[in-house]
Amino acid sequence: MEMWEWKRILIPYEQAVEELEVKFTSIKNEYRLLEEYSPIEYVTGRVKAISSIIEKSKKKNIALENIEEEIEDIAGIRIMCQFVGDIYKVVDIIRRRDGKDLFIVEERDYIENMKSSGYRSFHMIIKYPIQTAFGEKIIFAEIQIRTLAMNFWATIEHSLRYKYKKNMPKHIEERISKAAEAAYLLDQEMAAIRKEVTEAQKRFQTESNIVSDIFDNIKGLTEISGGKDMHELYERFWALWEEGDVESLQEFNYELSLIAQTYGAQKL
Ligand code: 0O2
Repeated sequence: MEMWEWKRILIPYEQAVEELEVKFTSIKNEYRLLEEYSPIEYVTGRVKAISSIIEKSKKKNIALENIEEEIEDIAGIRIMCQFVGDIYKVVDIIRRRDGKDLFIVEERDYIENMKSSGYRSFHMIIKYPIQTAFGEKIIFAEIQIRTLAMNFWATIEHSLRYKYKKNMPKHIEERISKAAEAAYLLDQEMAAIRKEVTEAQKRFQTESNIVSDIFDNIKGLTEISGGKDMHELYERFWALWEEGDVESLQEFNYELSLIAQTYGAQKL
């Protein structure tokens, strides 16, 4: 296949990866803005390299003209979560979109059914419509949902498997298998203190949103007042910050927005 043909085939996949990355990252941002715990930690995406597509088509005996129908992970999205429970929340979010902006074709739960390699992740194969310059095209995409621990293990194992192909030395294979067990235990340990962790993160997010609002308000007041010194307000902010009391910061922010409203109308 010539290079321009590959380009023509891969363009919609590039678009799909970009769109899906934006969509899932937006969900994360929405939770954060609402000061809610986000089941999504971060999202990555990639279009499979041409060499990997060729390799997979050879391994699976797929003719190159059929790769679009038969290779389901040319477009790949990875959603990382902090806790195993979050994975199933993300799965639910995606299931609720089935028939809307995407169509679920298959689900593979390699968490309940761990692979013999030690691999754990939840896979969803979807069909995803892309609006190209030449009309709609529906392509396959694979969404892998996993915890940070699962991702760490899979990334390392993938590199080693790539390096050694089928000849991984026994002692490395054993270590990798032990590491899979350790990643599993790490997920279990984290699940046990999940409540504490999410509460701490929620508090951090609330505080960070208030501080950002306070700075926006002071900046707004500086502009309204034509550059008048806002030193006193900053001093009050720092004093409250040192105290570390979120409620006081919240009250101060409310006070600032009232001042901004008043002077916004009158101009200082
Ligand atoms: P890459 O380079 O990540 O894209 P099959 O071959 O029938 O078993 P298939 O069609 O490959 O299955 O689908 P499967 O098993 O659901 O796996 C698809 C992808 O999951 C793989 O893509 C990997 O990304 C990941 N994966 C599956 N098993 C393992 C594993 O044991 N270790 C690691 N690190 N990743 C795994 P590719 O195309 O193999 O690789």
